[in-house]
Amino acid sequence: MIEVSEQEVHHFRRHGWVRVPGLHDAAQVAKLLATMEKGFAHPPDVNETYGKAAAHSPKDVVSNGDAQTVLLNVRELNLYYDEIKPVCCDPRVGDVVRQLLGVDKVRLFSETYLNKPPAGKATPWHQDWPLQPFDRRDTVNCWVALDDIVLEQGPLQVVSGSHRLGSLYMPVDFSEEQSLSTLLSKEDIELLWSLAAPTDLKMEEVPVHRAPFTAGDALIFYGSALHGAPGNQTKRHRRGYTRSIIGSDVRYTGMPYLKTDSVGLAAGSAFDLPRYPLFA
Ligand SMILES: O=C(O)CCC(=O)C(=O)O
Repeated sequence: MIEVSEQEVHHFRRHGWVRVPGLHDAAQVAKLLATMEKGFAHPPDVNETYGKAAAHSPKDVVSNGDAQTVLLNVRELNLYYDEIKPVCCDPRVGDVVRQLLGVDKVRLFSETYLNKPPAGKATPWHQDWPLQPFDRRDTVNCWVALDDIVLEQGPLQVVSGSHRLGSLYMPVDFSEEQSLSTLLSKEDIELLWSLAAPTDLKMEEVPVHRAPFTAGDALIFYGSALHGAPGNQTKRHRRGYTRSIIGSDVRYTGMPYLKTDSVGLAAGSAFDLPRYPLFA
């Protein structure tokens, strides 16, 4: 198991994010990359993965067919490739997230394999939470680097303290970037600085955690935290693996969402389906 100190739990809850170096070892990273390659070679049909989304559901914010690529992505490969399940649902990961959130059990909600290719555009600032049908805040995005990532390659970055701001906007299209100055008030920015981490950089007037990654390192942040990534200015791909992991008590609100419209959940129920396994 990975030791999570009291300071790390405090850091996560105060700043909204925490770094976990070496969350996955080289063998696990290699398995994730091999599965990702298979997934991109034979991308599962989204209507097969989730069932058909309701007509009024917002469309997917990132598409592999975008004219100017932000991120190429392939999803939920654990439903298609059994060999990745032990990595995807690694009990060590569940144990870390359980301790950070302070809940008894956590479950996998979703997983995405991401590639920001050379010249890939910036990932706009957004929160995951406004898109997701969760009734409470016990949700994280566990983002893992699958390559060594330098600053020019577009590492994932998080606005410290932004998990305290509530829902700012629902992204509809990643080809449009919302600037932080339009999203945030002066008082929001004051709050963010009161919650800044010592190593944060000042970007667009707010405290941002931005640092290089070694493959296997994770950045775990609340689903309500603002995050994004600069464009990839290098000739190398920037590959990552993200899981949305939720407390087992989180309930489905019934809000339209393409990942849940047709999976068979009743509004008000826990995500108690085989496709949302509990971490052991
Ligand atoms: O990898 C990125 O650039 C963005 C990933 C992201 O926004 C997410 O996992 O929600």
